[in-house]
Amino acid sequence: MKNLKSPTFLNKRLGFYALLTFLLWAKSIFAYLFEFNLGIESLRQYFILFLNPIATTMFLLSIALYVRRPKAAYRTMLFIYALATILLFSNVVYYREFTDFITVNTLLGTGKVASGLGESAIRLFRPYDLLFVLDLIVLPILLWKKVIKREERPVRARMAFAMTALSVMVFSANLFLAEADRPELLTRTFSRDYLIKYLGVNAFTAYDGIQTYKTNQVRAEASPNDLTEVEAYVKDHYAAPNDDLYGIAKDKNVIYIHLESLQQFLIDYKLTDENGQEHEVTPFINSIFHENSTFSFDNFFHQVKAGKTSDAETLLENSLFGLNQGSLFTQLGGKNTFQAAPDILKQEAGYTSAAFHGNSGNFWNRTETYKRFGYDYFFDSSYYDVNEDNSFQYGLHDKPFFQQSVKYLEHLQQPFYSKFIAVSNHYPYSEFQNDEAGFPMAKTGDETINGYFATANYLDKAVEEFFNYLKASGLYDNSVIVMYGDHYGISTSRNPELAPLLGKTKESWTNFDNAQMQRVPYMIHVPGQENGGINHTYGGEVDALPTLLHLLGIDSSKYIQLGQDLLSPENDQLVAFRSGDYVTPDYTYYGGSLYDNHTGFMVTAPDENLQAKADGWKQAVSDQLSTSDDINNGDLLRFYTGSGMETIDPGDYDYKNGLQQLQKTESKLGEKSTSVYSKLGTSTEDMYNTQTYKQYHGTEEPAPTPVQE
Ligand code: GP9
Ligand code: MN
Repeated sequence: MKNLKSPTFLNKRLGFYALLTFLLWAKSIFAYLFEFNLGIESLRQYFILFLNPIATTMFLLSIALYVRRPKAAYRTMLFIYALATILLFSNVVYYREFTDFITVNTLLGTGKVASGLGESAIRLFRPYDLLFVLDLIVLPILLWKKVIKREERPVRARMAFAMTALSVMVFSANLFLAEADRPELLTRTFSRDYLIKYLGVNAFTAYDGIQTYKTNQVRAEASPNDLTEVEAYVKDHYAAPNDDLYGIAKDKNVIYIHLESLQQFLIDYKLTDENGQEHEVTPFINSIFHENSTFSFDNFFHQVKAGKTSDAETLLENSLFGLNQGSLFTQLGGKNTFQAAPDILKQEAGYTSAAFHGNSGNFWNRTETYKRFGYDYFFDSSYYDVNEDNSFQYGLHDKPFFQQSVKYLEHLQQPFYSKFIAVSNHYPYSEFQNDEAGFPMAKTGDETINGYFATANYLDKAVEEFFNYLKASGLYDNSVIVMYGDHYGISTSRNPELAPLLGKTKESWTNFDNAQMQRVPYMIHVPGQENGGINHTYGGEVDALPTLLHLLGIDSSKYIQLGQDLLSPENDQLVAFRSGDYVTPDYTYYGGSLYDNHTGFMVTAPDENLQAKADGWKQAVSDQLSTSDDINNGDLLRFYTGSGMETIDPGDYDYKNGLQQLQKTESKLGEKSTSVYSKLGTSTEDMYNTQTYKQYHGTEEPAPTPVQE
């Protein structure tokens, strides 16, 4: 080593600082590009990616520049460097197993996920991993052997501060660019992938740490006493089931179909093309909506906020609201106790449950949340053949999604509770433009609106194909099929542009109209029933669970649910938006003003009677929302014993090898197995008739028509 000499700048403290910053940057970039799958889509995103490790690395290492004594200064810098390296490297290894990043909760061990890693960690290492950690040994040796000499003179405080300040500036620039590319990045926290992609591992961990600290504070202060008020609220608002309908779907499978971004105005809507020809957008869904065997609702509102799809899932499966800020799934889904639909049905009625979705399981933190909801299986994109042709930013397109789900669905023990989350009809609605099978584009000044009808039409076709399969396989007769639109597809700011397509004008469009546009379809299809029809009850997503449970013959009164059965004569018909606004059958309160539903006009001077009513509604809405927040933020269900439910241990759930697990159960049960596969003694896969996206584009022969039973 004696003959080895390092370039002189490395013998300066600042030079060494620059070296370490560079090394960490290089390692991060390597991890970003070759280890993590971050879905980088544009040059701008590459730029942000290359920028983001610099700021936090510079910042952290700059702490050592304030240390004056040479030995201590170098040690501090190396120590910080080692910590950051270990954090990055651990994430790399963890990602290989979980396709996800390490949260503070995981570190603290509460998530129990880390335990799973222990056994399999060894096989997750790759030979080139040495490159990540080798310098942790080499650098101290180089210093010790004086190949790199320590600079005795301390860095001037002003210089140290300049480095810290510079790092803060770089970070601000980074954050600014990130927010510009992905608005509401920090408030909505869609997925950990996004945070890493835009801000890097260090910033993500720090941010996650702060969030975790905040939620832990509230949770720590909560006590079983807080349940008293909650229980009183629930008791007060319980709406007893309609006797004629209670239990009509007992022991049937539940098949939820999540109709991404589908608004009620699309039901029965016909888009007129330039030749004056009309095109029905969702003919199949319309037909189900109008069937006598369907309990359909045309005054049903979404109640989501920033957590969008995930908020809808929270509402529908828990009868609780999402949070006022961000997504409950990402913030609390990985740690709270829930008493969600899959779990209730399992514990009450022996259901098996499965969720299906063609996007990565860590989007909206679903993998962690679903375990706590009691989902036995979760088939995320890793279970599907997803390629460039059949997918987009949010995952696999609906047709291949439903089709490819069948090979898992057919092995589920019946009765089952299942949820299929479609996604093609998602903003920016640009995937099915110029489609040769062609649904026309609308002709407004807004591209987003123009594409919306064609993607909704694609969703409709996908759902129809899935229904055909359900009928062919025989599952249909044994199932209740619930369909719902999760939230608006056209945002409020775009509504005026949409107005002419709805027979209104841009100029006369008001907040009253905006509120009415928050309707989404909700329908419970019960094959064999004749007493369904279109129900005009005013309700929202929070009301779905008690409604469904009562049809399944399950008493909802012992659960902490904040909604009311929509088929109950006792329903209050007060629909809260997450913002605190509300809708009733006669009045709408939106954006600070009260409107008369029958005229659509603002009520500027309500009489005393109406004012008192409006005050009462506002209070009731605020009570419902704050009760929900108390439950969620305080994690109060962990104290609740009234339902007699056993608490879930997320460690019991493993979403790997789902198919093998299902098949194992089948063979264990033998004759007693109730899966469709076992019942028919054969696979139902070829009962599925679909036209793939490619066939749509006319490049392949359509699939042969299958033999139907
Ligand atoms: C992503 C999908 C979309 O997996 O569910 O969620 P959204 O953007 O609608 O909340
Ligand atoms: Mn959605």
